Amino acid sequence: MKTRITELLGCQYPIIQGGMAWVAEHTLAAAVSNAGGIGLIAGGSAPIDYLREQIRLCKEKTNKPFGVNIMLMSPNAEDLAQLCIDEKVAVVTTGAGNPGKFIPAWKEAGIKVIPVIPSVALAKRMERAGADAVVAEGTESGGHIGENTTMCLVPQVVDALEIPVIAAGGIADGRGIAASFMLGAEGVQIGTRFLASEECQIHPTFKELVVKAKDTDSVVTGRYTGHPCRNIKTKFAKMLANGEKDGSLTPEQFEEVTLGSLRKAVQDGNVEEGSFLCGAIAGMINDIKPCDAIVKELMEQAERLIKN
Ligand code: TUI
Repeated sequence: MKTRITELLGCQYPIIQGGMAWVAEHTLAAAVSNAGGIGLIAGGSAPIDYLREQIRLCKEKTNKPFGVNIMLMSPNAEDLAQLCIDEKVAVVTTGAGNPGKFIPAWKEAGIKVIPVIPSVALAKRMERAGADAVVAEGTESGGHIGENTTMCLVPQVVDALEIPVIAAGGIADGRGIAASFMLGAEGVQIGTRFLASEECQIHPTFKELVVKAKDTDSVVTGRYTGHPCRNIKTKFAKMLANGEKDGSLTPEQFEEVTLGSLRKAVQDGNVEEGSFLCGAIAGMINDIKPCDAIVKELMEQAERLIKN
């Protein structure tokens, strides 16, 4: 399936892996790139030395293009942005902010720049700033989210831009890919499906929560902090959601109890204090497979549907 995205990025399939903070390290990124998509290493709020090592390890595991996601709320964002230039990373995606000030230097270095955006206004700004493509991410996504749904956001971003659009949020099988293409997208970003992959290095408890999740098992917490996040509905997430609703948890207390909670989920599988960021589509994911099998299955189904 050739699109402007496969041409831009030099990959076989128009599938980009989500840049999941604390989750997306070199093993997952290399597996997705070797499967014909574009794997991403998450910068998150990692120290620069950690990310440099991850990039170098990924280069050892694949000779295919891969990328780095820069989380713009990270205090290290500036240093990590420069590291992508120094390490000649092929693709950079960004999240949780406006990457405008970094784009000229990335472009100068020959990096393909793909900001993740939750609105048409931001998408237009990114096109004007020189982005090569955008990821239009609906509120079905895991982690830090905007308000608009994938179904509403993607066609409006497609209509507003000349550059290609990648759909994200709620896509975990070939039907979601085919639907995204019908909305005008030329690629998809997939996160949650890759959580339940063999190469993903998260704690087994996290994978089990994804595989066992039903359609109603995700919840958005932290709207009142200005950084809403979609999580698996664990007891901890329900406590946060209730505390926000009934006022028993102030925004300051919320920030305090969630500090470090991504690490506790990903590394420790700590269901008492961890935030298991996850998309609303988790209910559809029922098995753990190698990335290669996931990508093949997704593309076979999508191509069959699109042909018919
Ligand atoms: O970034 C994501 N998803 C994430 S980042 C993350 S780590 C984190 N943890 C706690 C609080 C915040 C972040 C976990 N998941 N997705 C892409 C995304 N970008 N979603 C929403 C946005 C976004 C929001 C505002 C992009 C740009 C933006 O711009 C505001 C501005 O500055 O104009």
